[in-house]
Amino acid sequence: MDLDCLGSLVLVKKLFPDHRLIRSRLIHPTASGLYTMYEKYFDFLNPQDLKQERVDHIIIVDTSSAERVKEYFSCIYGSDPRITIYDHHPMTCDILGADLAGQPWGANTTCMAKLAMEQGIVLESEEATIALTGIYADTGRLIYENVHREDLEAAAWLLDMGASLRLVKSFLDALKEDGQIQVLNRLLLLIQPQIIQGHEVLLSYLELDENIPGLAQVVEKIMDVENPDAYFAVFYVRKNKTVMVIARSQKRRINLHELFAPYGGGGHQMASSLILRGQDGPVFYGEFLAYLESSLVPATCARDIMTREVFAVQEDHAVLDVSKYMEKVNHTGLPVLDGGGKLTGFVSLRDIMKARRASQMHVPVKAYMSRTVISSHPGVTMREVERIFYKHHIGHLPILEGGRLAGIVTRWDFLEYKKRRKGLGAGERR
Ligand SMILES: [Mn+2]
Repeated sequence: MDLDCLGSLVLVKKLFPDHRLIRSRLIHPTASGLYTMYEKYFDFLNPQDLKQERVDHIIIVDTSSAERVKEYFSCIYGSDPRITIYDHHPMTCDILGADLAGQPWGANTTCMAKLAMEQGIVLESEEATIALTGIYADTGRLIYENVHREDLEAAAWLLDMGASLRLVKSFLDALKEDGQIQVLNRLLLLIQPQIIQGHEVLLSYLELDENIPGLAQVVEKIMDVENPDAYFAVFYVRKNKTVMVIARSQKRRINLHELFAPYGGGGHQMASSLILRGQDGPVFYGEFLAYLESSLVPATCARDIMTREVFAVQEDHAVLDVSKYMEKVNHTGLPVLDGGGKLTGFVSLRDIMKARRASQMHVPVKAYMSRTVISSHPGVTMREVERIFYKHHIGHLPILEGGRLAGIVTRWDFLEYKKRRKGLGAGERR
C-alpha cells in the first residue's frame, strides 16, 4: 500500500459505505507516516478477518496483478465474489473474471475522486488531505507526463473539500530515515554520468548489507538534483543475493516499461523498478549496462527535427532586399551564404535596424551581418542544442553537413520537440 493506494481506499470507503477496507501486510515506506497519523480513517480489517466471512464483492485498487493481491485471496474460501478493479497502470490484468473500471490517469486516486465528485460525495478535510497526497505522490506533484486534466480536476475538488497542502507536503517530504540519507550520500559519490545512444544517463551500482526501505525516494532526490535524461540505480543486497534496479526517466524515448519487460518488470514509462533474486551483483551490472547500450532508442538529434528547406540570403544582397525577404518569410534571422553556398554569417532583425538607423539599407548585407555564426552538425543531440541556445542566447542554430547548410533548428523547433509534437512537415513549421 503506497500513498496512491491509501488515497484510493479512503475514497472507496465513501463510495461503497457497505464495504470494508482490508489492509495489506506491506505498507510502502513513503506511506507509513500518513498511515500512522490517519489510521482511524481507514478502519482496516486484516486479511485473516475474512476467514469466517462470506465475501460478495471485492474491490481492488491501484493494481490488477494477481501476485500483488494473493495475500487477500488466500484468506477467502467458499464464496464466489464479484471482483471490480480500479487500476491506472498500463498492465494487462491477470485476475480472472474481474471487471476493469480504471482509467489511465496519473493517480488511481483520481479515478475514485472523479466518481465521488459525480456522486456529490462530501469529504472530511482529513479524507481530502489523504486523497490529495495520493494524487501528488503518483504525479510528481502534478508535473509528471502521466498527468491528465482529470488529475488536476480531482486535486481542485479535494482542495474545495478542505485538503491541507501543508499536510500533503509534510507527508510527501522524502528521506525521513537515516538509512536513506546515508544511501543518498553514498550514491552522490558513486553516480556515473554516461552518454548512451546520445542520452545523458546516470548510473550507479551500490552493494548493501540489507534492504533499506525508501530507496526509490533517494533515487528521485538525485533525479531532481542532477536532472539527467534517466537514472538507473542498481542495488545489490548481499544477504539475499537480490538485485534491485530503480529507474526514472524524463524522456519518452527512454520507455522504462518497455525496457524492463524482458526482465519481467512492470511499472510506468517514466518510473519503474526490477527485483531479481539469486543474482551475482557485479555480473548483473555488467550485463545490464550492455543491455542498455543495445536497447536504448537513440536520442533525438538535430537531423530529426531541423527544417531542411532553409531560407537563406546571399552576402552581397542589399540590406533592404534582405529586410523585405525576412518580412516575406516571416523570420527574425537568416543565414547568409557566399557565392559558393558556404555559410559566412547570420543576419538578424537587429542588424537590419542598425543599418536602417545609419541609412545604409543599400549596402551589401555582409557589412551588417554577424560573422561569428554559432553552428552545429546534424548529429547534435537536443540536450546539446538546448545548451547552445542558452549559452549563446541565439534563436537559430544552422546545421552544417560537409561544410554546407543542411538545415536550421530554431527555438520554435526546439520547443515543439520538448512538447513532443511530432509529424509536422518542414513547410508547416511556422
Ligand atoms: Mn498508483
